[in-house]
Amino acid sequence: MHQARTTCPYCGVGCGVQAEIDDDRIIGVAGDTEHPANFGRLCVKGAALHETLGDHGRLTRPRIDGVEVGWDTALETVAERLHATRRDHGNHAVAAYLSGQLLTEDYYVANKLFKGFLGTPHLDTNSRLCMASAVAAYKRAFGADAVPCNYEDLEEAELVVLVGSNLAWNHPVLYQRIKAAKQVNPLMRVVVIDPRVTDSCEIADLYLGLAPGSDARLFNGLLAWMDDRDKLDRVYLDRHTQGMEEALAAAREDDTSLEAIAADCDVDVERLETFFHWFASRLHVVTLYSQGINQSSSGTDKCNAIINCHLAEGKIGLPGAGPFSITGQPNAMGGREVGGLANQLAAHMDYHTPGAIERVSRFWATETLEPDLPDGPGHKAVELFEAIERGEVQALWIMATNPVVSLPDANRVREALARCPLVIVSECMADTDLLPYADIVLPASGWSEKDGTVTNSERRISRQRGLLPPPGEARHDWWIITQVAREMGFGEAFAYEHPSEIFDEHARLSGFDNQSGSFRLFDVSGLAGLDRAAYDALEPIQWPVTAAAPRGTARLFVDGCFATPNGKAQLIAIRPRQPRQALSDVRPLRLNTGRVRDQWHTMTRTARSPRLMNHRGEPFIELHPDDARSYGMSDRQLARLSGAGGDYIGRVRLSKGQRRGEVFVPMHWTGQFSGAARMGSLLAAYRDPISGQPESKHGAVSLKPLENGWDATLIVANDLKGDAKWCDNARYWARIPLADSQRWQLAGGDATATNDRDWLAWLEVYLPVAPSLWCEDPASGRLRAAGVVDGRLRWWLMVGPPGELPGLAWLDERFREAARGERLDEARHRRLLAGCDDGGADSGPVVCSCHQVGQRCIREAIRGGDGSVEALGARLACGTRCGSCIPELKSLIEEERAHASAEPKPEVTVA
Ligand SMILES: Nc1nc2c(c(=O)[nH]1)N[C@H]1C(S)=C(S)[C@@H](COP(=O)(O)OP(=O)(O)OC[C@H]3O[C@@H](n4cnc5c(=O)[nH]c(N)nc54)[C@H](O)[C@@H]3O)O[C@H]1N2
Ligand SMILES: Nc1nc2c(c(=O)[nH]1)N[C@H]1C(S)=C(S)[C@@H](COP(=O)(O)OP(=O)(O)OC[C@H]3O[C@@H](n4cnc5c(=O)[nH]c(N)nc54)[C@H](O)[C@@H]3O)O[C@H]1N2
Ligand code: SF4
Ligand SMILES: [Mo]
Repeated sequence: MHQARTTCPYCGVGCGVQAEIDDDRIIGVAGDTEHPANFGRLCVKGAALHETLGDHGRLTRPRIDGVEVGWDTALETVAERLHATRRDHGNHAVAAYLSGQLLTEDYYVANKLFKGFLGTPHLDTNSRLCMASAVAAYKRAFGADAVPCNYEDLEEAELVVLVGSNLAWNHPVLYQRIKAAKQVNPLMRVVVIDPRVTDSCEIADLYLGLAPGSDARLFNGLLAWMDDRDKLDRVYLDRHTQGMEEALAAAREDDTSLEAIAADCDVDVERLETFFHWFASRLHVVTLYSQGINQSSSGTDKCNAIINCHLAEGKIGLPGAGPFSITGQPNAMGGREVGGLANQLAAHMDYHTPGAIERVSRFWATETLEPDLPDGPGHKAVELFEAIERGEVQALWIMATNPVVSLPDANRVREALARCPLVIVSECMADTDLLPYADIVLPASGWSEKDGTVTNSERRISRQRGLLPPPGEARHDWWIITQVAREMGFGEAFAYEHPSEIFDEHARLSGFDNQSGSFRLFDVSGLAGLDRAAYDALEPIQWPVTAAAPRGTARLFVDGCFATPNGKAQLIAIRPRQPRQALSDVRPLRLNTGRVRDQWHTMTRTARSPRLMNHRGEPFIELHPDDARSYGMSDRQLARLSGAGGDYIGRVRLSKGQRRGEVFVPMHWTGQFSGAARMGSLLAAYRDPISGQPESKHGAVSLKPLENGWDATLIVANDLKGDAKWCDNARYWARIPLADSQRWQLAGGDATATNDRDWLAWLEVYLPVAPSLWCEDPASGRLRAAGVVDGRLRWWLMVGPPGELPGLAWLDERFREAARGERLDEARHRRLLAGCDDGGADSGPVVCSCHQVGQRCIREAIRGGDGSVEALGARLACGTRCGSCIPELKSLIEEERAHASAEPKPEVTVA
């Protein structure tokens, strides 16, 4: 057994992970106490990493047109077909779509191959859906895509503003750091600005539940308000910025009275004034923003509206101050560094950067190629798929992302891919919604196998280390790309034997012709020349890393000198715009989309950990109780959303944290887990005119109940080979993988369950084990049945009226026992049909994923007198490990309290 240090592959916090390895397996993970991102903390996803590994479900062999082949054939075929496409349709008919989940080394060689050697500018990335607006805004304001702040700033700030960020769920370790800092410094204030009351409100001193899309109006209003009260830092503005007057003039085009701003943003005037006052009267303010700002058809402007306010008071380049775009993916930043966006060339150089094309061409020695580098930017993600649709792009290589789920207008993306003559997909997992559209499938190594570097949200480069061999014939992405390059005749330029050599070249390019006075802030030339051992031992370090700053750079713009030609930061004149997806009588509800605490994106990894599936097992639609009432809907009922390009079916969750007239759906569900829950199909593909980032947060949808006569829960032991086609004739299905069983939620029927179909016959068709227990009540339409063989539970079925869902943790345990070969005793056997365990102790939906503590247990404990998070932790252990569930525990305590005193729950969290 030994330990090794690496980096978490999920969010942009970039936590250091200490992995415990035994016998070629990672048997446990812990936070790396030395890593400056997390100092030993991990969130629930990070802490469950080892549970998501293992060879099952992995892609292990290359595949061409559905037939497994060896690597030689695969590489030759990729090279040949790419070559043929270029020959017949030109270089620009070839494209790549990459991902912020690739390592910097993978990204670098892909960018070099496509832009440098295949001569196509069409290489974009899923970071387009994520960071593109933040990037564009930083460049407009600072002249470079550079995050000024670091994580310590979040702790040193007097005021942290979370806008369009649900930090508690999506960057939990940073959230914990702020929470801890707040305990040390009771004067610290936190403001949450989000149309939804999220778990991040737990630490909020002030919450602004603004109207979706109104952020630019809010920050423009703040700018004018500060000017009206003479709060601007005129000295800083004069010395270090330009554009203030234009920005102010634009802000004043709207009515700048507090009342008018409050009305436009639909927030309370007093709260708005409090926020303005807090912001203006403190110097050490960090505004941390994420997808609620970026994923907008005017996202770049919104980011700049925020940056304007920071520049206007000189709140930047100081400890605890700055506009902080928090990155989502583990290596969104690394992708930006190598130039992995279609409008970038390489190493923070754009096509229009003076001398850049010539410089990169010289560095890559592509001058002799015909043609040389492309001379202008390529298609951004959404446009790329439109170009495929038009037949202009004929070959696409997709790596580490799933556009048929995550792009807007996702059904159209599917059609475009179906029409594309050559689709190559590099992927780790055997089953995804994308793979059916691939002509060539290349099995990639995944986390714990991959070896390279990633850069987190605070510009910190860390090593993700290769700890285990990849399964079967899976290979590293950098290796696959360089082998294809070699096959295509570019061997000399892709002769790397190890990722350290790629990193070295990347570091050298960043410093190439980058003398002082030039405007490329991204410079890691101080890390060039590392040999393998030094690369392997590389400690986390923040760029720039240069001869002048060999130990990295914690904070940027401390001297007020920016990366623009005259060194001054640019304020931008912002004119707020409404979302492009307009509400109408046909689609009257505003659609918000986003993340849940325990899942990562399309769930290819997190759904492999049963305890992560327990928090939210089914696709859902969050809805205000008043809206539910007017639609005649109740909690847990199934409903259908219809949007611009498709439908989504999910289970209604009532939430007072939701604004009226708005619904929230999770972005995670795919065709692997549910019949109609790819939320990307609901959205129209409007995007920001500057950044090209789609408007993924502001859809327009209609809502209808799913007319179904029954709801069913079927749980099947993993080793029982049933025919999962049972979901084909259900109106709704969702699959929930558990440790030793799969749970299926099914719904359908025009009549009650027992009248709708002959369940016995149905079971016979699909399951090889006949029912041994059966209980039917035609009067109420309820049915329960189970198949037990030799005392081992094989399957369990419950059908009943819509919305009637049992808590099932106790049943999972029975399947676990069966998997261990244990037999049911007589009493338990009988209780299977009662639908509950001894004493009826079903603990309800899981709240604390770390310790698997259910809602019902928690409620009972609260009613029994454990009225605080600490008391609950002492009794049930919930909330005592990663702490992610503490906000939920608090709201349960509040709910129970409100219930006890028969008072309605307060609508928002405000201290
Ligand atoms: N658990 C988990 N964590 C993750 C991920 C994951 O999949 N799961 N993914 C990672 C990635 S790639 C990313 S990009 C980050 C994203 O991290 P976040 O940006 O925090 O995530 P989201 O849930 O997409 O959206 C954030 C919030 O924006 C709000 N919002 C919607 N519209 C508006 C608006 O008009 N104005 C304002 N102010 N707010 C609005 C939503 O209600 C939501 O609460 O998370 C990262 N971390
Ligand atoms: N409506 C709406 N849409 C959104 C968002 C939203 O909030 N709302 N969020 C957007 C954002 S911010 C993001 S980042 C995207 C994310 O969306 P996607 O990028 O589409 O989602 P992932 O599930 O992360 O896809 C990664 C794929 O790569 C595979 N993979 C993992 N590691 C590797 C590897 O090392 N190599 C290879 N070759 N494959 C690998 C995984 O199994 C998975 O299939 O979604 C965007 N779409
Ligand atoms: S906060 Fe992000 S990087 Fe840290 S453990 Fe959680 S998912 Fe991983
Ligand atoms: Mo993202």
